[in-house]
Amino acid sequence: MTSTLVQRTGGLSADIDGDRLLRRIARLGRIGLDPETGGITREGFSAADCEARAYLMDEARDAGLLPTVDAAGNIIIRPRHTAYGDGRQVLMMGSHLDTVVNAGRLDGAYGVLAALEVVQAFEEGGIDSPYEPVAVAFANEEGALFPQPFWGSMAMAGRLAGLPREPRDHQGRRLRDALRRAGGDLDALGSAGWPHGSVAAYLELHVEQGPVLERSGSRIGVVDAITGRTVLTLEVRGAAGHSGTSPMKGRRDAMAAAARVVLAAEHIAGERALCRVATVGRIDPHPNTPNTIAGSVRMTVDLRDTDVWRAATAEETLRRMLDAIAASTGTEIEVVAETRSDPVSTSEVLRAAIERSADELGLPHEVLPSGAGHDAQMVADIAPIGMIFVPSLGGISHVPEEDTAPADLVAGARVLLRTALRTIGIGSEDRPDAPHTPHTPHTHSAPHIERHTTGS
Ligand code: HGY
Ligand code: MN
Ligand code: MN
Repeated sequence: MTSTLVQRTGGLSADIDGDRLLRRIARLGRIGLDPETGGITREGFSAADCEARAYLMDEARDAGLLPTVDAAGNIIIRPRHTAYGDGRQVLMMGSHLDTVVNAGRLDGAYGVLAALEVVQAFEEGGIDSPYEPVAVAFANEEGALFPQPFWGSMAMAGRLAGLPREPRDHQGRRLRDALRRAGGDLDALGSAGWPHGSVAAYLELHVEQGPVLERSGSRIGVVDAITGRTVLTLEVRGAAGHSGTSPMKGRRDAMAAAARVVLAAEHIAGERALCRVATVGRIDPHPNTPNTIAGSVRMTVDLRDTDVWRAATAEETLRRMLDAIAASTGTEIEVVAETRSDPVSTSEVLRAAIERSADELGLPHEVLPSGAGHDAQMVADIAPIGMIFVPSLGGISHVPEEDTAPADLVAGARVLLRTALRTIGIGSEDRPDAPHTPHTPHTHSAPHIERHTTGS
């Protein structure tokens, strides 16, 4: 089933090949697959993630495109004939290949493969674009193994201050080594940054991961805001001991304290409604044996809201509750790491382009915020962003059952292509104001282009 979208552009045409897109999604969905659960596990920079990265780069090469890897491990796919850049601003599209543990096959992967499909369609259609079309697979968006979510997009946005100098995973293994294996270079991380103005627009296509579109019957979601997110990593320290011989009085039980932290997080978002959601998703007790009182617990608290002040108030309230829990359980509770991403709004120009594209394709659409975080909110530092959602069946994600109707997957890619063409002023009678300054040969700092031709 090759979609019949043909975008007439001066006799040239750009098509989305729906079959090819669905085939790639199915193939990628076998990498990191657990046949028992049907879930996919490709934590950032894990062996499965590297296998998925290799698959994407092979597909890009087979499509006649040129994939390179930047120092942060981001995969940058650009047309071969402009691989060395020619001064144009870039029209960037992408998402991430890495997943959470026991995930679905679409979160991130769909957006990367749709971006590849659009760049390939530009090439096959001979589209002469004033902006260079580029597809990106951002590294370690989820932060499932190395707990630095948005790693690659933060590096691209130049947010190095927000990243640890020597990142490690929960077992203390160095990111430096895994990053090198993936083609990156921690010591050259700064070279992954893109100067402000080099990216004319960034578009991300993603499954909604929630119930809104399915419930309303909309086929396309036009994202207006992406939630802010704070992830605190806590170290709860008490005293280990024999579970049989240690009297209840006087224990300094880190697990009992951690249990109170879980309920406190639920309390501030639930009864108190101080922020939209709060979740303890990870809890690592030590020594984690049935007949030993836990001496320490490492755990994460994930707080979210689209209002930065509500999120700050919720965090402050939680921190006060942590002090009270530590006092009442005789433990110490330390915040050992924190990552923050502010809520961001998408570009009105790109929202309008997405809506027009959906209208032209006869796809009912609605505007909605994103409760999930996305690389787009980091790229927003350096470029106007647009996000397109397609419905998630049952409104679920981060589970093996995550799914979207194939027709919606293809429709979303068609909207991405049409929005990309509209953004560069091709194939549409009414070109929106260019999201950035109109195309003038951009005096690209040559090093910027060379920077992205390193690596495989
Ligand atoms: O957690 C999130 O919002 C996204 O899946 N990284
Ligand atoms: Mn996710
Ligand atoms: Mn995602």
